[in-house]
Parts: sequence; structure tokens; C-alpha cells
Amino acid sequence: MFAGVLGYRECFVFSEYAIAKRSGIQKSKRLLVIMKKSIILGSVSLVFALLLPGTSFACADIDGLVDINCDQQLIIAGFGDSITFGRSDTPIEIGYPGRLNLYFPNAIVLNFGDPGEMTHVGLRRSSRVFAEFPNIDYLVVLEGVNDFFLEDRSSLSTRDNVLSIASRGSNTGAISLIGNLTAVKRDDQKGWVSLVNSRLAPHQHINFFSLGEGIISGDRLHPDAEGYDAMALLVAQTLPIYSQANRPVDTDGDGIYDFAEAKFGTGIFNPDSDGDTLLDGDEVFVHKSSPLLLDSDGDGLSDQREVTEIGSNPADPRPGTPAITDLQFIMGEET
Ligand SMILES: [Ca+2]
Ligand SMILES: [Ca+2]
Ligand SMILES: [Ca+2]
Ligand SMILES: [Ca+2]
Repeated sequence: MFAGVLGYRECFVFSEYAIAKRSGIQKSKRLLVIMKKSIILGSVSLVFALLLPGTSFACADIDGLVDINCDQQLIIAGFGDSITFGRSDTPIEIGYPGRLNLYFPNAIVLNFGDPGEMTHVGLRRSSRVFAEFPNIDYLVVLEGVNDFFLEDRSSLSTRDNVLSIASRGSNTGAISLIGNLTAVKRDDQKGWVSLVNSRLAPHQHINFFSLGEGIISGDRLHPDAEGYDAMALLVAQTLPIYSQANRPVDTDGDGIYDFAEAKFGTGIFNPDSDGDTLLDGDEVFVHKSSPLLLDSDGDGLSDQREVTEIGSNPADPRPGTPAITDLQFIMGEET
């Protein structure tokens, strides 16, 4: 599992990794690309984040959130403009996304904040982002204040663009959450914020506006560090609610969601496809054995025996101590 906070630049590096991966470049070379890029960008932490060993469980929750796409990674992304980016944050501009690892330490947090962006531009960008990052579990969309500066933009088009960005995220399988605009201290923009938020109200999941003007920094528009703290806390409190409400169905209760069963050749109505008494989800994610074979590694010891009696690895045929002991048993110590 990858873990770490990825800022906007790191997202670029991560993109390079994804591109290299799709191009069929060897994993070691892909990591080399990451390492070179990270050093160039002064962000070696990403290298270590990518190299962290994984944890394997069934489609288990990670940090209290459902692993929506059952890929054993928890990916949370913030999409928006300068307020997602973290403008006016101190000591560095990481915004609310950069603080989410405080609450979800095993998550990959992606910051897709693009300062100054208007929503119709964001809508176009979102296609590229979601094509490049199709494994996002949770997406938070917060954008719209910049549309105020374009005379031909209406609050209705702002709403529609935000809804479309969220919808595109949902189409990748992510849970898309729409945030309303944060409060502003600039008098000439208050009416716009109020208007957009009234348009978004029927669709909104995260009420950033409720945090009030107290979170806003000296520029009267962007939150300050404490403001971003408050936004992150609000997101962290909200995510688990929608996470649980959107938990995929696992009809047979074997730890593999229905939509993922086909990937492993198992069915949605049979929790133990090969009849070896081990749940399909445990075989796939915990033991790394086959849910379709009684003896996954072909060493003569059944998966069930290796797991429940011997304590050996059912997916590794190498003659470790338990296997030799069993071989002796098979060969007949009594003779
Ligand atoms: Ca996931
Ligand atoms: Ca299942
Ligand atoms: Ca098996
Ligand atoms: Ca075996």
C-alpha cells in the first residue's frame, strides 16, 4: 500500500509513474523515474512513501474508510482551485488535503487544486485527471468562487460544472462529495458565494461555508492555517458517514465485494468457492492462496491444512520446515 501526502507537484510525479506503468516500463525503472523526479522537485519523501510495504486484508476498511474499489489502497483526492491548493496556508501551502493524513495516516492524499481556475476549465481538466487517476476512492470537489470574475458565467453554469466534475469522479467508481464555497470577507463577493451555495445546497455533502469567516486569512478570501485545519477536520468527520453509506454489497460475506468477485473467478453467492473451509476473501487477501484450488502451491498440503493446522504458507511451495515435516509424514515415518 502506498502512503503519504501528495501535493500538486507530487501529483505530477505520480502521473509520470502512471504513464510509465501504462507504457510497460519495469517497476524498478518506474521507481527510478519517481526517484529522479522527486529529487529534482525536492520531494524525496514520496520515494519512501511509494516503497512502503503493503498490508493485505480482504476488502477491509483502511483508517475507518471503506476501500471502495477493493484495491487495498485508500486514495482521497481534493479537486478545486486555490482553496484546495492551499493558498495563504502557512508554513507551506498544503491546504486541507495536506492535513488529511493526520486523520487517515494510511491514505494516499492527492491535491488537485489549481489556483485561479474557473469551473468550466476545471471541468475540462477533470477528464484528464480522472483518466490518469482512475483508482480514487473519495473525491472532494470545491470550486466556483473564480467564476465570479467572468461576466458571462452564471451561478447555474457554476453549479452544473461542479456537478459534472463530481459526476465524472463518480464514473470512475469514486465516492464524490461536493463542498459548498467557503465564506469570504470580501463584500463584493459575498453575494456570489451565497448565490452559488444556494444552487449547490440540494447536492452538497460538505458544508465548508458553515465554518464561517473566522477561517479566512488576511487576504479576505483564502483560509489561514487554522482555517485549513478546520476544513480538514470537517472533511475527516464527513468522509466516514458517506463511506459507510456507500459500502459495496458483499452478498456472501466472504470479504470480497460483489463487483470484485469476478476479478478472482469467484461467485457472489459462494463464500468458499473451492470448499477448503477458507473464505474466498481470506484466501485472496490474507493467505494469498487461490480461492479456486484446494492446494494452491501444489506441495501436497491442502490450503486448509497449511493455514489451520501447520501454520505454513499455502502459496509458497518451497520446502520450509512444515512442508518437510509433512513430507516425512506422507513418506511414512512409521516405516
Ligand atoms: Ca481503494
Ligand atoms: Ca463476496
Ligand atoms: Ca484454496
Ligand atoms: Ca499447499
